[in-house]
Amino acid sequence: MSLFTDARQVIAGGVNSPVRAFASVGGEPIFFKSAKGSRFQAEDGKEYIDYVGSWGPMILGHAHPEVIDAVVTTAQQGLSFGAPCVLETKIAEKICSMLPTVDRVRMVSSGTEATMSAIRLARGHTGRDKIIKFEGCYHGHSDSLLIKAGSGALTLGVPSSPGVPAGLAEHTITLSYNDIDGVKAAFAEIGDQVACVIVEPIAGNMNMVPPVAGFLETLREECTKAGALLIFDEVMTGFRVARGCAQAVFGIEPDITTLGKVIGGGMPAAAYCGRADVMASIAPDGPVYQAGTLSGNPVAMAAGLKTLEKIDDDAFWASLTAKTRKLVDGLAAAAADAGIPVSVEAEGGMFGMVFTADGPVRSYAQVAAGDVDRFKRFFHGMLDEGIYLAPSAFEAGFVSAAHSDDDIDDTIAAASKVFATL
Ligand code: KE4
Repeated sequence: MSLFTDARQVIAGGVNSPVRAFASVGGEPIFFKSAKGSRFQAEDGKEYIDYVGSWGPMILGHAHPEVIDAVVTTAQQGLSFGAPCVLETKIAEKICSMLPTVDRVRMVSSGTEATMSAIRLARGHTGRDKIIKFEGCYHGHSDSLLIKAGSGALTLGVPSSPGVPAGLAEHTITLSYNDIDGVKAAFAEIGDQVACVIVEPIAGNMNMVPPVAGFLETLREECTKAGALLIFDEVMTGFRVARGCAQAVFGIEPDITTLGKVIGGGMPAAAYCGRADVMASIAPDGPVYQAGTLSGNPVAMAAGLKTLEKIDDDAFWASLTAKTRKLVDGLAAAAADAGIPVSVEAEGGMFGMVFTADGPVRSYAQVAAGDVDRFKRFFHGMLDEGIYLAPSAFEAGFVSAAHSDDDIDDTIAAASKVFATL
């Protein structure tokens, strides 16, 4: 019996989150035993260089001693209170100091909670029901966001999962990412019904797809004109692509920002945040209800606060950005040497690579047209070389401060070897 077989006897699908099951790459998932810095040790005794980093949180590297110390010290004072504690104020102050667009923060325990609550806030604040999202973007698994485009862009949304009522789906409009004309047409037709637009300012759930010039600007302009709120879902890009998040990279001011991953430092913590006048609509100050037993949990706050303190530094970002750029440039050069067409992207500590000759990749359609079978072979070839990439052609990758130049060089050398077999 394998560890996965054992897990499947008692855990739905053998995993506590579907992407971990290796369904899209084949084979059985690797069970992690421990992790430190840029590497982890698997239960089978093999060591890997990790480019998933728990899907983004581990920007300092695994088990950073100062984060571990903050967690242990805080845990010894008590694990959870369900009452205010100063650590919640401190991390909220830190987030406000790093994001000029944020005056008020509400902590929750997952990115899904953050985006679900942000949508409810937008609907409650505007009194409108319709929301606009983009194909290929993922915002967690709340009902209003598990919706794909209907037959026509502006027709009723279609649930992308059973269990989502059609009556709810009709309020979600799904447009094409980077389709500026499509955004303008949607607002021209239903702008006065739109509560919000939610967007990944750099899409990281269809591999990595940056915005084209004018896309985010158009979302800002159209939302302002229509009285709709612009939600930047920065659960992945937040404190991952830049010290001031993606909103600082592009100079766009969202009304609400959702955060997660990095702000928990590996512990369950996420947030939705924004202007004081918007956040004033949230209970207990306002009528829009949202709550959570473990929201602002002190141990998670300690991990997140220490992480943010360590990355709130220009030199940190210069080093991480250079390291990630070196990785993708090395991967692109190795692929070119092997005659394999790839398109790469990098921003801060986040990167993407699509097996396509049709780069640069700026749409979901281009990602979907990529050579997924070749990615699967690449993924397993790199695994054999001790390199752990995201087990899906539709995910981004993450570099941490703990990845050394040798790690990057070893990864590029491994890729050269594997590209030659594709
Ligand atoms: P969580 O509920 O998984 O904490 O966050 C949902 C979420 C919201 N918004 C964005 C932009 C996200 O990327 C995510 C979650 N990201 C995935 C990885 N692509 C988490 C991994 C998983 O689902 O297991």
